[in-house]
Amino acid sequence: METPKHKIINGYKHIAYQYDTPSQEELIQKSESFYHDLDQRRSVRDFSDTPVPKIVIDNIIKAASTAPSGAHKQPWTFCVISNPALKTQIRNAAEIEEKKSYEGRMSESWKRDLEPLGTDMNKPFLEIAPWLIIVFKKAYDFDENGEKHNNYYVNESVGIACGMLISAIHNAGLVTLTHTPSPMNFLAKILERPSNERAFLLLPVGYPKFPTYVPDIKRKELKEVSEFYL
Ligand code: IYR
Repeated sequence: METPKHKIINGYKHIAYQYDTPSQEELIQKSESFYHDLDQRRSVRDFSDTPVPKIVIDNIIKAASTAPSGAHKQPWTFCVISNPALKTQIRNAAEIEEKKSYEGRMSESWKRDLEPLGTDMNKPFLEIAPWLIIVFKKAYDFDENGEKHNNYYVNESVGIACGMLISAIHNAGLVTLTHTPSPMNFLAKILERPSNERAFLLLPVGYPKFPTYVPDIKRKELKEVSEFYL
């Protein structure tokens, strides 16, 4: 008997999932090559101002927006900035917050932890990178009647989407940095976001400056980050 193309659950149509079972060799080869590719990713702080076509950013965001989310609410907005005046405004506001952080809000041990990474309160990449993507999380949405409806697992959902965004940026051959100026509420103000949106993460996107130097850090081994219960 032919398998049905769809079935009804709770009155809603479910469609047959299109899936081709890979061979074991394929599983091993693909999981290994994906790991090796992701292991090449580095957070980069020095960007080139070389333009990146908008279609690439469109595709990266479409990839991120395939992320799973609580009750499939997709509680995110990706704000994309290339406008130089807005970038300058964002850089100036971010540097004001960062100065306060580095000069008082961050503990001495926190600043010591950042020393190997070479970060400081200056954020030139906010003007130099051709694109800034600012991810906003939506704690709630409004329905057609203007009524509020809370979203679910918002931080988890938006965090997953950001991970997928970072992977998509790397996969395209570009670099980014997970930048979290704190507090971030100046971003919603500058971009005039609606009241249900809170800034979650800021990612400059572009080519790295040449040459670019990144800290000589090592990633934890599998055995340090996992426990197997066999
Ligand atoms: N937001 C600051 C400080 C900072 C904090 C952490 I934790 C980092 O991993 C890196 C930086 C800044 O962007 O400089």
